[in-house]
Amino acid sequence: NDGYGLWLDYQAIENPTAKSDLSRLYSGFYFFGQSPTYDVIRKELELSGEKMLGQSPVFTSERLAQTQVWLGTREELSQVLGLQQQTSIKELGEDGYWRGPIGFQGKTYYAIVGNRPISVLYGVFDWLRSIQTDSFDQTAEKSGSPKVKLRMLNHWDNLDRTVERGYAGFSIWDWHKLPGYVDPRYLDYARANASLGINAVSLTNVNANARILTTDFMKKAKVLADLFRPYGIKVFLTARFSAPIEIGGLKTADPLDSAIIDFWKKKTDEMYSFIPDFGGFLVKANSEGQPGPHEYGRNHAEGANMLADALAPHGGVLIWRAFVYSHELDEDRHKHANLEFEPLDGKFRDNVIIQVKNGAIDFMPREPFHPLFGAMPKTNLGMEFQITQEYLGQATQLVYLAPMWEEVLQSKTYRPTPSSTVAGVVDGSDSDQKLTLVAGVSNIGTDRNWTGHLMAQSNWYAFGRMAWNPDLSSGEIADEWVKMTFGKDPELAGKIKEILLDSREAAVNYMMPLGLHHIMGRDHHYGPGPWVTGGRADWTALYYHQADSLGIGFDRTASGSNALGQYAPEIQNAWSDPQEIPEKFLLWFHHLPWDFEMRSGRTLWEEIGLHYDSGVKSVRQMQETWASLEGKIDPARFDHVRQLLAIQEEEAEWWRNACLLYFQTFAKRPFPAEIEQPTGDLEEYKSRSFPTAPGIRPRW
Ligand code: BDP
Repeated sequence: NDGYGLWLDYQAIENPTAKSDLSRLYSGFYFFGQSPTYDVIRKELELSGEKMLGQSPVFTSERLAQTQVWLGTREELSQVLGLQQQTSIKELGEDGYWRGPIGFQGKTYYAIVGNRPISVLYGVFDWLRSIQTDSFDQTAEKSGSPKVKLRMLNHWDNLDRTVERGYAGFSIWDWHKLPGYVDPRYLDYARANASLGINAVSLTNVNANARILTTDFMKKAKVLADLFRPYGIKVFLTARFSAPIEIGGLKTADPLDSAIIDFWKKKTDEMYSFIPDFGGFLVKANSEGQPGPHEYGRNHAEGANMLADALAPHGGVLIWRAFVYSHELDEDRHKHANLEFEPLDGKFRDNVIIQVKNGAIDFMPREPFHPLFGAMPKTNLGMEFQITQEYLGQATQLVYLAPMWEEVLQSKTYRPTPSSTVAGVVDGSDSDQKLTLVAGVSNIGTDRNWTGHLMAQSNWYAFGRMAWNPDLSSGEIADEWVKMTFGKDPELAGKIKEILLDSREAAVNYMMPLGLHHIMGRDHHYGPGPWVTGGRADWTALYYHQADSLGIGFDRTASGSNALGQYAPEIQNAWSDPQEIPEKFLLWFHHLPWDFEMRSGRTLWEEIGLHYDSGVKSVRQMQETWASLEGKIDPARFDHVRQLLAIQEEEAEWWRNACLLYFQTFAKRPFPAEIEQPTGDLEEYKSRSFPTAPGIRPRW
């Protein structure tokens, strides 16, 4: 087992009763209508039938005799559904589905009904998931519908097939061979996404290449859009703001210039001539060297609206990123996005979504939620998570990210209402926004197992599930993924789940505990680099940890940068006091003396040491738990994870030793006696270099 089958590898059903019940259902499927999506469902039923039961499903052409399972849309089934039932299914929205028993002329059928063929597919995947996780009950009714409209993967894939921050090989988009050659993998990818309800993908890097908008590339992208359509997935592309200059031969990209408005209108019309349901553009502008409206004295709204107007007649969406900062301004980088975007609240078109990273700095192992959430009530705000583990162990470390996303989503923003949470803002339940988005930077590449580290499949899975429902818990998602990936043996499933759930806190502890952040290696971001200095201050580590002989941490309270002032007053009050702020955010907001007394009674210095050390110990515990599963998992997957956990242990020690030895040069105190004493030579750690580290951002 090389992991290619992901969570859709359907384990054989052993329980005889469950098997015979299911076998009966597989003996008669009837579709009430026709759709390319129903062909996708048929293929899934064939695969799952073979794998779970060793049986091919029977598709009948007659809806009563011999039929067991009915499939179709609410409209297609209108003659057999009660009026009330039709109404309640309709209320689930276009992506909603219902499944359950229907009595008709003395016989009971099991029905999977959606409001569109795509939602029938969602219902089928939900049904298959319930079977794989042992929760299917043929007599029960179940309905589902997503809380978020756009559930989207962002690929940071370049046209030459390198992947920025990609740790799983090359890009799966083979632009060179498209449009003529269709890699079968494209369909497996679409199927995996559809199984989670992911319904949008941006194919190209946010550090964009304008060539993707040339006719040749549109023809290539069209092939992918056509393949993805039956799976309910819309294609988006990244638009480089200076494309009018680069591929249009124009002298400017000023969004208020009529020639530029015309360029984008024509480009967009052309795009829709190839892909009639094209999703829209994703734009990174005036950020890290990317061109944008500021070059022409225009603001983000003027830039975004111009593109949004070109998309609007076609129903397209413009996604504009809020990841902006500038070393030329004097403020704390933390504050930039709010400073630039808050004044523009209400100024964006209805088809614009501002895509905001989960935290204000940059996908750190732990960040407080971004203060834009809740601060722009008249604007569509979408969430951007990073699934690829740029700052969380890349391809060598097992880190299940769902607990981090859950922590962010469940954070209270206290705005726009006193009970608002990030999830509520993002899914529109606490805000008025109609157009909602959860995006994740993909961790997918050409590696056979798709994600480099086999266990990182859990992050793709969890992302999709949380984008569908931001209120799902990381624990229940882990439970599903483990059972679907490794089988239902309770001991096995329980232990793997335990490893997953402990892994993120472990990583925070051995990398950046207690609110420390941005202390990784320069450029490649691999391994520790608390000593990184020189060049742009906001790309160094010292800027963030501010360690000196007196103490450590970034004062972001009113006495410092006052980034804290960008949060709701309730948060300002609680977090401005170092005694009250959750300790996990302590050094994010406070610069404190090494002897500051922590809630444990220990000093800050000791507590830092304990956290680093406990991170290493957790990894050892993960190794031990994994080792106890030998023989219960196929050797290929067992060994893959075992080897990587050994690397992770070394890397955790490296992080701990390097960071503690470095901070000790300021703290000038002994390491706490109860921890494993850091060893190694700080100078040697500092001089390590990694020219082959993958996924580095090209210099523009
Ligand atoms: C940073 C990455 C960089 C991305 C940037 C972004 O290091 O490669 O281009 O985020 O999100 O974390 O645009």
